[in-house]
Amino acid sequence: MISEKMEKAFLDQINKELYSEYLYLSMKAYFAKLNLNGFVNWMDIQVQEEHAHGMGMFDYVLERGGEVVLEAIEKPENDWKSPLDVFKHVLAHEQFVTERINALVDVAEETKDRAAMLFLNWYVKEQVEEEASVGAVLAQLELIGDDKLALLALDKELAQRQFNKPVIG
Ligand code: OFO
Repeated sequence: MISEKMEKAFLDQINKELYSEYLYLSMKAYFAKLNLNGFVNWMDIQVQEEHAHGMGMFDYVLERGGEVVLEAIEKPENDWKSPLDVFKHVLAHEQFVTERINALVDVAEETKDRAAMLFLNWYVKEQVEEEASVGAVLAQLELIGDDKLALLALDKELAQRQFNKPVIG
């Protein structure tokens, strides 16, 4: 059985993961407006990944005999100055999520919840990947600057990204 403290920490994080899904959906809409369909694809995969991250915790709380009570999801931003501006936001957001996951691990340690610690290892590793993949796109956008042709080439590259359903835990 999961402790109340651990359950609350997971529920807060489910909300953050679903907010991430919502934020990336909003970014997907921004790129659709710019007709950058490769970036739309990249965001679409991000949306699906965040949904899977949230649902992984949702299912885990239930599996541990906890109760899932959902809170409201905050309204995401919907306007950015440029693709570079979007990806700066994505990186800052993922760094924030990494801190949150680490805080969740702290609760698991405090409450001596070894099962939760093992489960959360997947998320700790996933955040390393998340920050690296976002950082790679951000670095390319910084190099590209105002070069529209280079931006279109990156758009083509991002169109190749494919969704692999995460196997969590
Ligand atoms: Fe769920 O990793 Fe991004 O936010």
